[in-house]
Amino acid sequence: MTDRRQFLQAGLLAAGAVSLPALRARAAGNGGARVVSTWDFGVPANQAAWPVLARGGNALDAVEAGTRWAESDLCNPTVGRCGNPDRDGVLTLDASIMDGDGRCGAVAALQDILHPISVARRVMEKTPHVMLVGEGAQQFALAEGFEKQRLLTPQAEKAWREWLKTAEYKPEINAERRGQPGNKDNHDTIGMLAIDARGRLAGACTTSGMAWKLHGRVGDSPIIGAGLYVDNEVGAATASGVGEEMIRNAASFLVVELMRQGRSPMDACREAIDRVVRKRPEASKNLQVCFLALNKHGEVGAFALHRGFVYAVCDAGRQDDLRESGSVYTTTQS
Ligand code: SD4
Repeated sequence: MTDRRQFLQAGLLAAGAVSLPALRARAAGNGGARVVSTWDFGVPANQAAWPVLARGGNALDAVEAGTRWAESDLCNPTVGRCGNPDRDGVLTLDASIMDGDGRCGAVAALQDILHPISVARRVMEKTPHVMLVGEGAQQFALAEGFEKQRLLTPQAEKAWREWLKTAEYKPEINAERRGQPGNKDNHDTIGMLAIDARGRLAGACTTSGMAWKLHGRVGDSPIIGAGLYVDNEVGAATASGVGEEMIRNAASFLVVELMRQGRSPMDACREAIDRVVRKRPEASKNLQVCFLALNKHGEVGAFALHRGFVYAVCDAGRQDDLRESGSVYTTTQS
């Protein structure tokens, strides 16, 4: 039997008045459009994405614009041109982008290209593939007109030389914040999710990965289903933290599937975190994993293993909203 809402939707659709995604956006009750991002630099990144949404643009363009801002940010040692290198002193970048209709593209271990997120989008739009890696990804980028440039900053090189003194790979939980001394941040990937005024979802994720990783290591961020997943029927999820845990659990896909089963964004993120803990209870005490989710109604939720994960929310009402997620462990590693 058709309920009242379905009846109204059917009537409006039949009259050609409004599309189904637009109805969904209206159901969100806030004009629909919203963009959310991981960590504190998510605030300015969201602000770079917001004009696209405010003028009625699509979610995909918004997340590309917002994450490009983060890739250019000179204060972030875990994304783009300011990223820390691997243990051989080489800066390699990972990124993925996904549209709510299932289209997606990614690059991994890309060198010397400033905007991996835009290369990922070209992979999605101009090739029959989903992911390009290493030299092939760079060749593709150059053929598409992207410029090759040295990205490693003097600060990142200095931090790497300092690290070489101990050469100990020990990702720190919520290590010093961006722009502060020490340059030790190790898990501040930007994951950005958006819903536009027509109810379309999209997501993007871009990072230099774990500092001091083995050369050739690829994290979760460019892997669809691990660091990012988007489905217009349900919602979107992204992740930050030690990517091996996200890959082991197909975590962003898991969060979206949990929302499909009726969980709220926050409950879905919490259940995915619990899964990480159940699989590796001891290891989980010493590493950070964070999830951020946005459902098709525009509701936002997040959860982390350890305290200290913040995420930014931006919509027509407020553009500088920074929130802290709940966590399994309430103390941070010393
Ligand atoms: C990775 N998830 O490469 C990324 C690292 C990161 O916040 O910084 N996440 O594993």
